[in-house]
Amino acid sequence: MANDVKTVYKSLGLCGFGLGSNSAAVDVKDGKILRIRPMHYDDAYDIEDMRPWRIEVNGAVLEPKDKTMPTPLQYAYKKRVYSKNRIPYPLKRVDWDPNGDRHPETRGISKYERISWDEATDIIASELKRIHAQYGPLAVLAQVDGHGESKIIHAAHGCPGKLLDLMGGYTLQARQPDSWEGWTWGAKHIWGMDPVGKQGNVQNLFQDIAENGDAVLYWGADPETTPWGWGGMQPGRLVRWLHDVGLKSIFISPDLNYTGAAHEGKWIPILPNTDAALHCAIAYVWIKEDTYDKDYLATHSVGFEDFKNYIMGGEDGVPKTPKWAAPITGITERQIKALARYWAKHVVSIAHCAGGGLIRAAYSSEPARLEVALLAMQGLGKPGAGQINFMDWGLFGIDEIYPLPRSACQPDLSSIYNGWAMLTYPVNFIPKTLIPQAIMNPPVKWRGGHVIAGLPAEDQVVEWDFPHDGDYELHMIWTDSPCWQTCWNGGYEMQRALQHPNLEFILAQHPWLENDCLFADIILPTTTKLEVRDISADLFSGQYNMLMHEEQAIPHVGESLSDFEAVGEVAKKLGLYEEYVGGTEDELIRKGFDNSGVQDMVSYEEFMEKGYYVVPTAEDWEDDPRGMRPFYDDPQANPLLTPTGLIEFKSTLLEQFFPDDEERPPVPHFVPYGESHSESLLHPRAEEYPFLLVTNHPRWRVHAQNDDNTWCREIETCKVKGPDGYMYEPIWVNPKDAVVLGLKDGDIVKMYNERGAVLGGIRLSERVIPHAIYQDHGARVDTIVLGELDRAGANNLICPSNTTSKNAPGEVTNSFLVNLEKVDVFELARQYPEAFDHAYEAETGQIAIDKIVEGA
Ligand SMILES: Nc1nc2c(c(=O)[nH]1)N[C@H]1C(S)=C(S)[C@@H](COP(=O)(O)OP(=O)(O)OC[C@H]3O[C@@H](n4cnc5c(=O)[nH]c(N)nc54)[C@H](O)[C@@H]3O)O[C@H]1N2
Ligand SMILES: Nc1nc2c(c(=O)[nH]1)N[C@H]1C(S)=C(S)[C@@H](COP(=O)(O)OP(=O)(O)OC[C@H]3O[C@@H](n4cnc5c(=O)[nH]c(N)nc54)[C@H](O)[C@@H]3O)O[C@H]1N2
Ligand SMILES: [Mo]
Repeated sequence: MANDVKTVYKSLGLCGFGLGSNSAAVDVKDGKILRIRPMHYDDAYDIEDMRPWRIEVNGAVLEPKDKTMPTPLQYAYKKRVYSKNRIPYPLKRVDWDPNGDRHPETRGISKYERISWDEATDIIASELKRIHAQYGPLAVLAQVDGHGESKIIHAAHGCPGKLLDLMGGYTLQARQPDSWEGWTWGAKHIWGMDPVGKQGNVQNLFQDIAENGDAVLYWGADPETTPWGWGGMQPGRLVRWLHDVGLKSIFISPDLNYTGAAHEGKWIPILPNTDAALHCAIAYVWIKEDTYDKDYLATHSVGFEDFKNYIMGGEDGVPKTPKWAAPITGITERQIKALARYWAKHVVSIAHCAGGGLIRAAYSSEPARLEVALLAMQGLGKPGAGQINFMDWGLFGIDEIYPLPRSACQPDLSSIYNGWAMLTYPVNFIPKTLIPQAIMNPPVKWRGGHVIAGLPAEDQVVEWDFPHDGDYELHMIWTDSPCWQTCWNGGYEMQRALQHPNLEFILAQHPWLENDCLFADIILPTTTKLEVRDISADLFSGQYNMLMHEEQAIPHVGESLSDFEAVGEVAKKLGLYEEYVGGTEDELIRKGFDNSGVQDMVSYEEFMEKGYYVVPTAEDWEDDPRGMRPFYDDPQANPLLTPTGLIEFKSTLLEQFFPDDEERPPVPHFVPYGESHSESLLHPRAEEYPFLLVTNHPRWRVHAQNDDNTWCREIETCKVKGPDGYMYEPIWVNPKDAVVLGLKDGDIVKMYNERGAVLGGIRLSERVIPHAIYQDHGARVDTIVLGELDRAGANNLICPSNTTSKNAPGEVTNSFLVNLEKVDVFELARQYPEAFDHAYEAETGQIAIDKIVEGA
């Protein structure tokens, strides 16, 4: 490489929480990113020293590569770094006068003016002091949580919490079990499994399944897409390897997702969020035909008789036969029986990334529990069968949830992580799902404890409320994750909440001018990780763990400061800077290294000189137990975390605390609708809104991130170009439905329900089951009419506001009822000229700064 090109290493995954992944080499010339490419582990170390692992089954070999495997999202990240959406300098909303009228009602509408860092931090410090004096510190809601770039010292999220803590506290927007709602609210009650409710012991499970299994059910799983967010390309290789070994692949999902499309196997299309009915019908076939493991259930479970009674119709008079399930699920009776019989005769595992749309739908507790019931009926933990995890490995650094050969160390940088505020368990908090209510209609009460993934099931029976100790309301929001509307349940309601007069001050800090930023009164520009120096640990590759010294690659873009530095500027004005920063960058990096776990494996000098350290594979990885085998072999010696230590077909805890909850009964049920939700084709509401919307995690984004990436936008499946040149978010519709609706490929439609509407561009495809439609989640908000109509397809705006069920405050962002109607975009443009002369450019999705910042 030419001498004037400098290479730095960066972990470029977008998981955040200080968890690195998707590590890459970034080539830089003259202060500009030239290219992003894989990083070769052996640039500075010998491969042999990394102790490469190797698994061979039936002649098919699986082993790590000698380089990292970043995904297209990382290769294209330079376009995100240099996007026109980057906020160039601090901004103040023109309508907002801290010493006069604050005009909350024009948030989301009014323009901005440039101010200096000095002015901005003066206003922020004086507003904080005023609000503390007038209402107390708990009047400040810290939204300091979410995915994002993975940074440790310059943490993407949490820094404001660190400062507010020094000032006497705040109200936290609590982390949600989001990825794992159904597992948390449901599965934990049948098999325990902290931290997240999915199978917690998966060690060496890939090897076990390859050696002893017959088939894998990819049940709401797309390992060719969602690991892109942070895991890299290894999961796609694993799907291929299991196939090469000789296992059958069966894909169960409403859409033939990218894994189903790219790999050999069978697709069983299912109507969204009807999985619980399919689970019940499979159990019915097994009970009827006596093809389940009764001996196992006798020693490993409790409550099976109650479950059997429900399945066979003893409880409600409805036997859960394949004939019953067929019209509900859209799968034929014959197919259901064939699947059940195949499963009973073979060794079958279920594969997940996080859990699929069903795990974030109404009553997601039920399919989650029912899946475990099925695994148990066939002897959970027997050789070759389990719930296999294609994505969550590496999280929390827990060896037991790592299904591939174990690394000698999971490097841990928590000693210097500045983002901890988002993962704390304070007394004063509000579940993320209840924020609009907490702003507009306090007090708010909920059953479900701290509403955070990782706590034991017992926490869920705790009653909590906001305000909790004392009498206070919210008067300020400080957000470093301004995408609530785009990512949470009931976004239009949040728009109304953000305009609420109680909110005297909304402060956002963010690299990009997007989403909730446009509701903020002050906006601080922050950097991407390319612009800062940091240290990181890569734990997700499925190859080798790494510790990396991340040098600064390019100068700060515009006047941006890192999130950590931006909050530091406020701390200076409050006289809290020294306490807040806690050391120089050099000191912090050294401290992080010294406490990382690899300090005895490599010297600090060598680590700094080489820029990274590849942790070798553990020598004794083959001695680790395989998945749930210890429980299978001896449940008394290796109990589960349930109250009885066994699989609880009838939950002891739910029976004790919520015996009459029909939305989450002690024995798992198929619950199509109820008090909290009517998002089912079986409900009369479906006459008006006859489609169930699937909102997958976006292939070309990570949630709200990366919607402005011009390289991704060039890809056929990313956007649909409208007749007006605007890039609309695709909506996949089955040709059979399209005929009835009179729609053709490329049409622009309004997708709506009683909560509002968003636009989208039609893609006709048999890759989605009739009566379901599919639009990825996370397009950034581009308002046509506030609270009513959005152009970009931010479908969270029309998600239900209610939570999983009445005693389970999880998000419901998938499988809800909508209808479609063709629109004439030119007519809409005539109707709403201002909205259409919009700040966002049609093609790039990037902001035209002069349309939003006066005088820019
Ligand atoms: N419809 C629908 N909705 C869903 C889901 C679904 O399946 N369907 N899934 C849900 C799930 S599982 C999750 S986890 C949530 C995710 O929801 P979030 O975690 O809130 O989403 P992200 O967009 O990944 O990231 C949050 C914000 O952080 C910003 N950010 C990134 N890096 C930085 C940084 O360095 N500094 C600052 N200040 N900001 C940064 C991003 O631009 C973005 O605005 O969405 C949920 N919403
Ligand atoms: N590229 C990219 N990667 C990501 C993310 C991202 O936003 N973009 N987000 C990250 C995060 S925070 C998380 S939690 C994970 C999410 O990981 P997952 O939960 O696995 O992802 P989803 O896209 O919600 O769902 C996966 C598949 O489930 C299927 N599915 C949808 N609804 C249903 C249903 O009702 N029944 C059945 N049987 N199948 C269904 C669809 O085929 C879909 O492709 O991904 C992570 N990785
Ligand atoms: Mo997630």
